[in-house]
Parts: sequence; structure tokens; C-alpha cells
Amino acid sequence: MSTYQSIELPNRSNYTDEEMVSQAEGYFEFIKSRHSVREFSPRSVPKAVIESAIRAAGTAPSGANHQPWHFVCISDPDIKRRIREAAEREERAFYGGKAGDEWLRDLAPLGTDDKKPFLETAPWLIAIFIERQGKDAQGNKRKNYYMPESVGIATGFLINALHAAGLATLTHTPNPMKFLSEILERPTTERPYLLLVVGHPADSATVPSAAKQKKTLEEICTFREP
Ligand code: IYR
Repeated sequence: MSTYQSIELPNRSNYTDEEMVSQAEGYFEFIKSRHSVREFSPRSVPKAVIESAIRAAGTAPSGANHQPWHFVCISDPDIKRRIREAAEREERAFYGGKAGDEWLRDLAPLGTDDKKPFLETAPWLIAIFIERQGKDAQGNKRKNYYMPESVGIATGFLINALHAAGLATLTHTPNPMKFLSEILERPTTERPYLLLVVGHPADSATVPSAAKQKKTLEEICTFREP
């Protein structure tokens, strides 16, 4: 049984090879200028920016196009405070020994610790959830596929969209993150995936020099050509 119905490809680029190379280089320069930031300015960010960035994330490819994601965008100071308190509780246990010596040694060059004031300072937190079980148009249960892959790609689109808008982000992963489902009153069919901190960097913001040491093309890539 085929239910496939097609429409003509809606967009097509007409770049020459030279233009393509230049576009690819330009994009690399742009994305290279993204840095994870841990000190945020309290300067507000219009909701419209967040809405457009989420729309961009929602265009990501996903298993069977089921779009197994949900984004909770938080600017309410009371909810941000509750998230900070819960995250710092988990982080105290993590940095207090739960992480183990190797993990803590690996994190040392990033200068992270159990204090997460940015969870209150930044104007927006975006809690990203994986929809483990979806619903069809009639509200019946339906299976989702490749959920972490799909939500990971959508999160990449989101970070990219926010960077294009001139904003800084931090992918924050308190572990465990169950408190996000509770504070944000999400259904048990959803699992918290990541907390994205969004805003302008503080005037005093720094980044760890270690974070700028990216692997080279040769290290991350192999070509197999004729
Ligand atoms: N969740 C902790 C620890 C942490 C873990 C990794 I892997 C990082 O790249 C950075 C931090 C925290 O947010 O501090």
C-alpha cells in the first residue's frame, strides 16, 4: 500500500561550483564564531526571536517525520529559580564525587562547577524534551523513531538559528534531569533531553581556551576517492 503523494521540490539553489565553495567557506566562518557561554547578561531577548528559532528547529529531519520533540521556553523568573535550585542540587552531587575522578579531570579545563547562576541571569531557558510516544492527527498513540538522533539534529538547528540571531547559548545537561519534567509539568511520555541557556553574553564573559582547540579536518575526516 503506497500512501506517497509528491509535490515538486519547492526550493533549489543554482550555485556554480565556485559559488558553492565560497558559500561553504562562509558558513564555516560563521559557525566557527559560535562559543558556548557561561556568563550571561540579564538583557532581555524578544519572544519573537525565540519563536523563529524554534520554528527553524522544527524543520529538522526526523524519523518518519514524526518530529518527536517539545520545546519549553521559559522566561518566568520563578520557574528559572526553581530550575536553578534543582540543577545545582544535582550538580553538587556530581562535582562532589558522583562524576568520578576521570570525568572531573576532563572537565577541569572548562572551569565548570556546581554553581549555575546563568540559569537565572539568562533571559530564556529552553528545555528540550524527547517525545517518546507520539500522537497522530486523531490523537491515537503512535510510535516514534530515531528519537535522540532527531532531537539532536533539531537542537543543532536551534543553536544555529540562535547564533544567527546574534545570541549566545549553553547546552546544559544536569544529570539526572527528571526535575525538569516535574517543574515544567510535562507528561511521562516525554523525557528531558537538554536545557539550552539563551541570551546575550555578559560584558565580562570569557570562554575556556581549551574549548577553542578543535580537532583538525584530518583528524575528524577520511576521504575515500577513486
Ligand atoms: N552537567 C555538568 C557537567 C558537565 C559535563 C560535561 I560532559 C560538560 O561538557 C560540561 C559540564 C555541568 O553542567 O556543569
